[in-house]
Amino acid sequence: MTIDNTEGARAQIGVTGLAVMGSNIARNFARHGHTVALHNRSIAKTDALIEEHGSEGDFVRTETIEEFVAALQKPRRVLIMVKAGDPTDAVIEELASAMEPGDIIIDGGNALYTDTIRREASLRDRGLHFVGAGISGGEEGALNGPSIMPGGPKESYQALGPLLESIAAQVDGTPCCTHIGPDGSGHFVKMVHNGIEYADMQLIGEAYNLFRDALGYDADQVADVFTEWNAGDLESYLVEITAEVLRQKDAKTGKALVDVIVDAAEQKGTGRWTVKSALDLGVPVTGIAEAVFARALSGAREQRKAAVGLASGQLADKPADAAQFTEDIRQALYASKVVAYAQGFDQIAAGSAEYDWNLHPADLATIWRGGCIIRARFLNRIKDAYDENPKLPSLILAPYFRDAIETAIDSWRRVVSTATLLGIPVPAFASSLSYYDALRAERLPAALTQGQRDFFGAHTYERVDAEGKFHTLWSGDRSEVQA
Ligand code: NBP
Repeated sequence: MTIDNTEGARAQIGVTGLAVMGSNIARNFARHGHTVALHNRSIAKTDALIEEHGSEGDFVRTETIEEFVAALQKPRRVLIMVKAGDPTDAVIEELASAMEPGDIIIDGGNALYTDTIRREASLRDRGLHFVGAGISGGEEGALNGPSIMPGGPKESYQALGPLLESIAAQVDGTPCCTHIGPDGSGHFVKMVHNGIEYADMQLIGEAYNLFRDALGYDADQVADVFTEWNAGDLESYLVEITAEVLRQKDAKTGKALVDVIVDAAEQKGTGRWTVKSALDLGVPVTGIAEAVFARALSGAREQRKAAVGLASGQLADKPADAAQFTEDIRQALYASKVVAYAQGFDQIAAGSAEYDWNLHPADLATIWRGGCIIRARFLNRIKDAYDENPKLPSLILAPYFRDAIETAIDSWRRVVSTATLLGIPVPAFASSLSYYDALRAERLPAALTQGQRDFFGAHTYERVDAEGKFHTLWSGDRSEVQA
């Protein structure tokens, strides 16, 4: 371990921002044999890292940005892990002033992709490479192998790729890191990844709620179901940790911890960003949107308190066959997950087309198989589906998923209808099923919408039997004219 930089530029990578994520990634680089220059706005975090973990590898301690930059081999590679937003802009500016053309600045924070597009353009004008890298896996992933989604100029990946791939999670010998595409694409796909994570968590939450309120299971019983599911097609990090959270006991009361946690979910914003972007792109990500709204509703604590006791109407009896209902919930969860992922991948395709990014869905499924929060056996199926047909109109149409939904459909309908009859909210299960039914419908009520729009706003409509746009003279003789 070396903790000064008197030997000059010898670090392969620098990490600035040494809170939980930055320090764990710095340690991950060092554990993989890279010399890591360390920097943090306040020196205390740098010293704490060296004191506690300095023996894990070769670190270079620096106090100022100038010292930090001077410690790096060329082309210099600096990973920024500070709070997203203004702090990131401040650090980029400080670094850019001290760096030289050809050097690479990587933002590994959760930046909004449009900020990354702006930053990349501005640094490109100054001859610097800017890489917006989505990093998923939380603090544990950062230390032991995250999923990394670097965007930015392709040539920067030559100098950066091997370093990032060495610290990423590996699945079947393949690193969970690949060059995603230009400018903001890395942060864009990380944002959608987080949106899918919201949907996945909401669906799991709805399944848990059904076990608790429809079958009367306690937390341990639900944990057992999730543990069993984790041995099958639903195997995933989120299902695994669900069982762990449900089994946790509260030391103070002896109750299940989940029963003493306030039921108001918080959010940091990436789910909301995903939905906003989807609205702009015109992509129906109903599963993600329901998840974001469900968190918002859970957080409306005063309103909820005031509404407790409102009429439920006549409720049905609880399901008589618990084993059948458990299997129904498993099928509904799987089918709704397919929908949530299909919608997320649709958004990625739309973003790719909008920004001319040429994104490859199979690559994303590959690097999400390990390291990240949505890692799951399921991702192998998605990779196979896109490998087979990169231009799939929807994931739902891939033969494997089409068959899986066909198997699940009766269960899915039973779960949504039973939940409704029992007065148990299942917004994501229900909206996923409605999305599926709308997608497969031969006729949608949108024809009526078009008629209404033409009536009040002369917005015109297309006909099923002729080319062109048409308008009915609603306030005249109601004959039709070609627009
Ligand atoms: P935080 O997001 O809590 O940021 C703390 C770091 O930002 C500290 O090093 C702090 O320096 C630095 N900082 C701030 Br605040 N303002 C600064 C400024 N104006 N100039 C320079 N440095 C400044 O840390 P984190 O939770 O480790 O996350 C880092 C990034 O990674 C974030 O963008 C986050 O969204 C992203 N991320 C987090 C997770 C996760 O699971 N936590 C997962 C994936 C991505 P100081 O020590 O001097 O105050």
